[in-house]
Amino acid sequence: MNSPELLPILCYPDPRLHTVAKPVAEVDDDIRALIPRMLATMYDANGIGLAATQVDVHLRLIVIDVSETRDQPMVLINPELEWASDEKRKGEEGCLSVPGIYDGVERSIAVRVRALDGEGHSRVIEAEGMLAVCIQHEMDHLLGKVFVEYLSMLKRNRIKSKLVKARREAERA
Ligand code: K2U
Ligand code: ZN
Repeated sequence: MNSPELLPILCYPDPRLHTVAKPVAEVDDDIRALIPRMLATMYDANGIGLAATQVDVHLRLIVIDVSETRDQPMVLINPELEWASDEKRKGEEGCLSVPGIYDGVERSIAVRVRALDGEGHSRVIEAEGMLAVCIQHEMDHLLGKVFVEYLSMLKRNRIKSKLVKARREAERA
C-alpha cells in the first residue's frame, strides 16, 4: 500500500500564503481525501504541523502531530480559539514554508480551541507547551499570516531576499 501522494508546500514570500482560508462547509470525500495527503506531507517534511494554506488549499483545515513517536495525528477543521492565556512566552519557531529560518516568537502558553475532528465531530482541545504553540502557529496560517511577520522589517526583508536568492539558484541548477 503506497503512502498518500505528497503535496507541494508553498514557500515564502509566495503571495498565496497570505490568503485568508474559508471555513470547511462539510467534511465530505474531498476533505477526507485531503487529510491523509496533508499528514503524509507533514511527516515527510519533518513538520509537527501543517495548515491547508501551505499546500495552496484555502480552507480552515490543520493537521498536527507533536508526539515523539510521530503516530498521534490530530485534525482540526474550522478551529475557533475559545481562550488564550494572558501569560505568553517567547519560543524559537520555524516553518515548513520558510525553510532554514528560525527566530523567536511570543505566544500564549496555553489555549483552548473548539474544532471538528477528521470525522466531523466537534471537540474541545485544551493545549499547553509545544501543542499550544503549534496550534497558534497553524491558526495564523489560516489567516494568511506567516511567523516572519512578527519579526522586524529588517529581519523580514533579509529573510525574503535570502529565500528569493536561494530559489533563483535552485532554478538555475
Ligand atoms: O510550517 C508549519 O506550520 C509547521 C511548523 C509548526 C511549528 C512551528 C513552530 C513551532 C511549533 C510548530 C514547523 O515547521 S514544524 C518544524 C518544527 C519542529 C519542531 C519544533 C519547531 C519546528
Ligand atoms: Zn508554518
